[in-house]
Parts: sequence; C-alpha cells; structure tokens
Amino acid sequence: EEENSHLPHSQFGEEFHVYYQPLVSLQSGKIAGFEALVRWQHPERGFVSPEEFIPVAERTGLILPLGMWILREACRQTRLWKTQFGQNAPSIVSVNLSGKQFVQPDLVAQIDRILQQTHLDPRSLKLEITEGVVMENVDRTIDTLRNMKALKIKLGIDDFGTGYSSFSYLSQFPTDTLKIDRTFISCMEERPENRAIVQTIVMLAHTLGMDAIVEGVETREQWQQLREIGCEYGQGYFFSKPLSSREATALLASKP
Ligand code: G
Ligand code: G
Ligand code: NA
Ligand code: MN
Repeated sequence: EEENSHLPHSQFGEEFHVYYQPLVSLQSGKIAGFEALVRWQHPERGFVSPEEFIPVAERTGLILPLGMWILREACRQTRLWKTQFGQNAPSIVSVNLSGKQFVQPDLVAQIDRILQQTHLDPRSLKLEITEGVVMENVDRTIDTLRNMKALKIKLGIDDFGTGYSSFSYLSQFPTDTLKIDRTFISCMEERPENRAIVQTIVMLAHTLGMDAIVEGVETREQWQQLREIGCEYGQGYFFSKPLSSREATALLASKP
C-alpha cells in the first residue's frame, strides 16, 4: 500500500526505540499513563538526543514517516498492555506531534488508520502539541484540533508557558490537558514567584476545563507543593526516568 513510499517500519525499529515515562496521579502516586519519547541509538555515534535529531528530522521531512512509526509503535504497545494487564494497564499513552506533522492535510486520516490497525481505544491516546505550534495559526489550529477530537482521542498542550499564548484562543481549543513546562518547576523552591506562576497556570487550566500536568518533578518537596496547588498529574525523575518498553512492562507487572 502507500506505506511503501516511506522507509519500512522495520528499518526505524533497528535504530529507533520508543521509551515510556510514567505520568503519575499526584494525589494517589499511581501511574495514570505514559508519555512516549523517541530514542535513537546510532550504530556509530551511539545515543543521539531527540533534542538534536528532531529538529533535523523536521527540516528533512523524515519526521513524517518517523512520527507515524512512533505513533503506531506507542499505540501497539499500549494495546498490548491492555491485553496483558487489563484494569491495571495504563489508561493513556501520550505521543508528541511535531509542528510539521500537525499541519499535514492527511494527519487525521493517518491517525485514524493507525487506531484501526492497532485496535487501540481512541480514548487511550493523547496527542501533545507544543504551545508554540498551536499558537502559530490559531484558526487552522482550531480546525485541526476539532477534526482530531472527532476521532475521540485526547489532546494536550505541551511546554506551556514558554511561548506566547492568546488566552481568548486558548479557550476555544478542545484540549484536555495543559502541561506546564519544566523550567517553572526546576527552581520553584528557590524562587517563590515560580510557585505563583505554576499555581496561576494550574488555575487557568481548571478555568478552561482542562487538567494540569507538570513535567520535571525531581524532588518529593516539589511533588508535595504541586499536590497542594491542585495539579492533577506529574512526571519527572522523582517518579521515574523514561523506560524501555521492557522496563515499563516490568514496572506494570510489579504493581499490585
Ligand atoms: O526525551 P527527551 O526529554 O530527551 O526529549 C527531548 C525533546 O525531544 C523534547 O522536547 C521532546 O518533546 C522531544 N521529543 C521526544 N520524543 C519525541 C517524539 O516522539 N516526537 C516529537 N515530535 N518530539 C519528541
Ligand atoms: O518537551 P518535552 O516536555 O516533551 O520533553 C520531555 C523531556 O524531558 C524528555 O527528554 C525527558 O527525558 C525530559 N525529562 C523528563 N523528566 C525530567 C525531569 O525530571 N527533569 C529533567 N530535567 N528532564 C526531564
Ligand atoms: Na512532550
Ligand atoms: Mn514538555
């Protein structure tokens, strides 16, 4: 089929791996889901950070087939966990979409096809789009987000607080979560104004009918503060670093 116009999946699978970082409910401390994060193990260069290769993949267009491979892989794994762990399976997998992917005219059709192929319940999939990308062309964004929402998937705004948001538009986005950029969390203890900013963003999320997620939670102290603020979910090294699918499976198996 038309997949033949891209590299075969197996070629990505040799060097690229999808890792999974737990998303934790801050109230209960339980795993609510995972964020899928791509890793590249280059045969000569060794580990290459996505911060390095994602921008290159965007420029060259490789992000389109690679991004779809990542999405399919994450959906396949999540569906597998569902059959393995049933009620105790993570209820959501969150996958990052790059700006270039977001503006593809056939994006929604491609997502729909992957959901069909992997038999994943669309309510178990969330797509994360950065604040910078959603604010680039808000009319197009509202259109695209609505079409995505029609698939019954979840949507999240990523790296919130680093770009420039128009709040009037934000209220028109059919998004489910607002993820607060980790730069605000990292110096929350030393700088009280950062705590106020986090608190304000959490309130903003709730006002807009969204749940708040914080990333970069590295200490118990931060976890406690964020829980007091009323933030629903967190991820970060305090809970777990991103895990290979094997490690993530072992973690799920170890939970009662
Ligand atoms: O996993 P790590 O924190 O090293 O990721 C570094 C950057 O690469 C982050 O901005 C993250 O959002 C991005 N990134 C990681 N995995 C993916 C992916 O699968 N797709 C896209 N578009 N970006 C990713
Ligand atoms: O841009 P995005 O939010 O998708 O990036 C997620 C990146 O953050 C990943 O590369 C992941 O490895 C990294 N990350 C996850 N948890 C932590 C943390 O607690 N501290 C720091 N510094 N980075 C983290
Ligand atoms: Na992300
Ligand atoms: Mn982020």
